[in-house]
Amino acid sequence: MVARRGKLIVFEGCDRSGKSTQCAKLTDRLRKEGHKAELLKFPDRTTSIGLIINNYLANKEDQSDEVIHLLFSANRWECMQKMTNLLLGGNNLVIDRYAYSGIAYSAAKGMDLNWCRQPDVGLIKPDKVIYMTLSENKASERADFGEERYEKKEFQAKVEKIFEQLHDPSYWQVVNGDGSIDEVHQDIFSAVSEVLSADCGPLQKLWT
Ligand code: 2DT
Ligand code: MG
Repeated sequence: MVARRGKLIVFEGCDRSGKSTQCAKLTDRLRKEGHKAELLKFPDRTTSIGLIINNYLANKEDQSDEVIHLLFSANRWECMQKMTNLLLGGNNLVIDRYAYSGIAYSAAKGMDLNWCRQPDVGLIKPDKVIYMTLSENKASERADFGEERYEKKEFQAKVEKIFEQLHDPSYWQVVNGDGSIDEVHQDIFSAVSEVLSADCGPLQKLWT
């Protein structure tokens, strides 16, 4: 019998919403429960494209808005073969940010949303997007933003507006990140458990 393919679970949301903590916790939990699970993150700063992105985010290097947008997308495309192999080999993938961040952060600068979407058309479509939100109150209780580009309150508010425009209820699940790490994890785990037991059919392409 051919092994069932793994599921693609993407986490999205603004900075400090708790994505990275929850991605790690979910991956651990899935493994403990006997599932094969791998954690990936975009941007992947370890490739040569990722290095340019890292320098841009660290304000060490400038790029035009169009160029950096295309590099973020290329950084996903360079990972598609690996992701396909892992998924078809029965591994569930937990991904910290994906094409939706690509659009939200670029469009928040004033770039055309439809232009921003095009380079990511045809990437593997997630089986579930966990979109993490955080109330103003909770956000201000969390540690301050770091030094990276985009880590500013006013900019994040624009990013959030674009995420709301991208929200597709057919496969997005909004998770409120205000609770404790364990409470939020429990909400995410129940949403993901449903996806893991569902038959999602063959891999699909995003926005085609
Ligand atoms: P982290 O803080 O998660 O490392 O992200 N970004 C991310 C984009 O502008 N476009 C993209 O395609 C992706 C994946 C979001 C670093 C920053 O990079 C932004 C925050
Ligand atoms: Mg960050």
